[in-house]
Amino acid sequence: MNAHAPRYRTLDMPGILALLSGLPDIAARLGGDGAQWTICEVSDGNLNNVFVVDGPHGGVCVKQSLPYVRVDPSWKMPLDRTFFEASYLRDIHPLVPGLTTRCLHFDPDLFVLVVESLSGHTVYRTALMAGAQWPRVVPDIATFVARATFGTSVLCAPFEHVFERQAVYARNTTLRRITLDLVLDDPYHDHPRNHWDDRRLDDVVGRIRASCTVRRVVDGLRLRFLTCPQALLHGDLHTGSIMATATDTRVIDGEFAIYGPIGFDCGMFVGNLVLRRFADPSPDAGRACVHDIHRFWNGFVAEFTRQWATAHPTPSDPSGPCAFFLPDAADASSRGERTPGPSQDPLQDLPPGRAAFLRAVFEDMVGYAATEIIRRIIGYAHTADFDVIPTHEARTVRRRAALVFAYGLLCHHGTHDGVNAAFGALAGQGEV
Ligand code: SR1
Ligand code: MG
Repeated sequence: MNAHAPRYRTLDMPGILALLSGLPDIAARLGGDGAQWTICEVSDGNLNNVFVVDGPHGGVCVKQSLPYVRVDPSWKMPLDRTFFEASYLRDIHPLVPGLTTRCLHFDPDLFVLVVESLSGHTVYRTALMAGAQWPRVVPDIATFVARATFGTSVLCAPFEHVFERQAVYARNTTLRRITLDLVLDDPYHDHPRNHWDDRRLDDVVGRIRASCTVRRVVDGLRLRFLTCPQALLHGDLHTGSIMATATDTRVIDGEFAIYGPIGFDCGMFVGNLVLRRFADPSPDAGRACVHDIHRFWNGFVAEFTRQWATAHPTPSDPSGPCAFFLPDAADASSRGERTPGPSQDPLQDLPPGRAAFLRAVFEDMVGYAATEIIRRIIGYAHTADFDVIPTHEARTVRRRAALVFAYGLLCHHGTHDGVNAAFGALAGQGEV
């Protein structure tokens, strides 16, 4: 029993089936009766229990918070994360209907969330490790981030509405603390949660930690993470938070949702594309990665500016779509009529106010991408990307190269004038 949630208990499989039987809408979606339903545990992330339940008509996915970290029960944790995930889905689903899942039910006593199930989809990280090349995913994630962030910011909605939402997500302190510590703090000094299994990384880690420039840049990113509530973020947009097929992309796992700098979501995604590049032995991986980052950034800017161009300020609500950033009326490019080519700077023809705003998002994206790469190699929560590399020796060489690359991004943070300047070197490195 949990002192703050007296009706809470961790549900086993029969408990999940009993709960769903009592929910008429969910039972109708599954079809038949409970005796015809199958249930399977698919817990994969670090934090929660997850089950897929299938019936004769359809399936649902059931997620329950545990009073601890699933992969480390000694790490106690409040239960409220599924509440924030349910809130996030309810807030963003109308903005990105085909790019996430619908929240079907949330039980505030059991901290159980029920969403549409995604049968036939694969975790994108897993698919990439198996060699999938699904061209829809990157532009879909660009569209997702652009619409979900623009639509929850004061660029689009009245500030009163945005401030109310900010107050809700400001209470997601547990998961904001995890990100602050695991992504933006622990890796930069000795901490028992950090680990890496080869002393041949020690010198790079030492260089990263000894650099005053890195310290200053990471301090700046920490500060922006805490003090720059531009939009509602997913907050953990790595490739394990995406499920996809060759033709369909869905963002899942929004429990880390908070208001923060838009470049944080961009950087998490891009950082994981870069991790993949260093783990991929194929000779084309570098060029493909740079191409994907171009497609992501250009797609994000195109969709964000398209949204901006169609948000209509009214004189009675000057705070709404942020009149400060209004384009010159004569500027056709600001009406979303242009799509930049892959190697063009997508900001070059924008009105100055909008270009400046998006340039700051770009700088954040580069910085947070670097911190994501570093923490996934030397911090608490490593990713599986490098596991496909057959020898320990080769894994170390590639991890080292990724760390050196991320270190370079931080050392030159703020000087990159576009994707090529920041990430172009990835294409040239061939076999690491
Ligand atoms: C204790 S949670 C560790 C990590 O898992 C989640 O997916 C987040 O990425 C978090 O940093
Ligand atoms: Mg997750």
